Amino acid sequence: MTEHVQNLINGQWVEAGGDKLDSRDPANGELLATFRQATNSDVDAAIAAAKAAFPAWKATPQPKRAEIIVRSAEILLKRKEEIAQLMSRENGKPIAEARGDVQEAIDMAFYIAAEGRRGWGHTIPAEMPNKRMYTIRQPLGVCSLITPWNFPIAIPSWKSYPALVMGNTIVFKPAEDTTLLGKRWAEVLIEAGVPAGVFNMVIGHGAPIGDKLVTHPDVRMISFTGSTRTGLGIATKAAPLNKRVSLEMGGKNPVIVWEDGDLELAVNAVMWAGYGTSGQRCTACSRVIVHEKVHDQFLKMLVERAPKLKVGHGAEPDSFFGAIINEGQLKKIDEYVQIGVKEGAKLECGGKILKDGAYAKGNFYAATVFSNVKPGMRIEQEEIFGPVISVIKVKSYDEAISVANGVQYGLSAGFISKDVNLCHKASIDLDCGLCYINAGSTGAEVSTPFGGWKNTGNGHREGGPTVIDAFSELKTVVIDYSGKVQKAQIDNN
Ligand code: UN1
Repeated sequence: MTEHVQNLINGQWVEAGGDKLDSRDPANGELLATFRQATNSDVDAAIAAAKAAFPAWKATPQPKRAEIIVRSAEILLKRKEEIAQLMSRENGKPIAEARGDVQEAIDMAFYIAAEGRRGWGHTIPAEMPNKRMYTIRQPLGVCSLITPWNFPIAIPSWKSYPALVMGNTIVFKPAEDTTLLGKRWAEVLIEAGVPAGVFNMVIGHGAPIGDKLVTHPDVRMISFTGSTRTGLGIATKAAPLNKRVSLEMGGKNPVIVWEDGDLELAVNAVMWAGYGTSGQRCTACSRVIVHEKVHDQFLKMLVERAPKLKVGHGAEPDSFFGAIINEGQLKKIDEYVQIGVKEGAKLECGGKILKDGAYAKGNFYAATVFSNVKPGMRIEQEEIFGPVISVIKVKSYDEAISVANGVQYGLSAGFISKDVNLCHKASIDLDCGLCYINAGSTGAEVSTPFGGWKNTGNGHREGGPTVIDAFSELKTVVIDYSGKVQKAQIDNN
């Protein structure tokens, strides 16, 4: 059944004012939802609602705000299967992964709700007598949350929950490809008791409304997950206005397979990290850097197994990976594969759009492996966001680290070895926000800080205690109960 989606403004579902759009199952083209593009005046209305709702929400005690988050987790637990089934259709990811996506939001809810009763600050010893100092965290105001299609429930939860628990109000824009899941996210929060105006949603493409979401004078903070190009564009526009921007952008994540590494583990870890979610994760492994002593054996195992992975509709339980989100992304993946061939990399398997039989109406790409990939090639440097793995042969540890670090990104990295000393050394030497030892590059948990170095991020972290910092202002409170003017640095020296 096709559903219609509207903006959510001040607790009301209202028709967006722009062009007609729709959302389809990328595996078979089935129409799932219709909606209209939000316009700048829709965004103005959403920001106005968020601004008006801010004082009362800020004044709501933090543990009370957290209770609403707990209720939303209970609703998500009840609706987990239904939302996951929809995700396997609107996003295309396999049902087990879709359940994981919803689970990540449930985990985030419980994690952040607990922060509602902590939110600890520091107490700081004063230089002067009869004086106390401590820190508190307070909300920023209206936050624009701009989210991608690859984790349509998890990533909105990473941003919405900390924003809410800290007392901010929200204008949320889900990705246009997963608009119906955006509606589900909004429904869950509203049913949980988030007051009208505290959480608003505007739908459609980013281009027509992005500037408004970023530069509106009443927006204090923008949290964005998506491409490095778009993210840096947001940062450029926000900088002269001095708005806080939290960016989670591209990756070109390496897994290093060392000469003493467990190859069975390595191949499975690389396939999961590289082909899971069809490679459409910022954390996806797209480069495997292999010691020359085990290179040929590792490559043989990977090339034997990759073509056997089942590519299919997300709802089929045995699909290892599903459809590519849209035709544009599918073409981009194929273009990169052609670039790789021209650059002289050896296409070992895959490298094609799947069109036959069950694939005819969808956007499917075969599990692809390139060998003979050299550092500096475009397929080795640029984010492809598809099921394409490049294998790079190295001779030494220093070479492995320099290849791993030789890209503009720094999100996640894996190091597979039985040498405990080398594992520790690698954990220091790799330039990345998340370093996995004896694992692939994906699978962060909500209580760990999530984010990347270099052009992957801008210093903020999602998840972990650090996400609270991103969504709040710090205040130092100084109480002088001496009854006189005490001159710091002067009276006591
Ligand atoms: C993303 O790719 O945008 O660590 C997020 C992971 C997941 C989240 C990925 N928990 O792979």
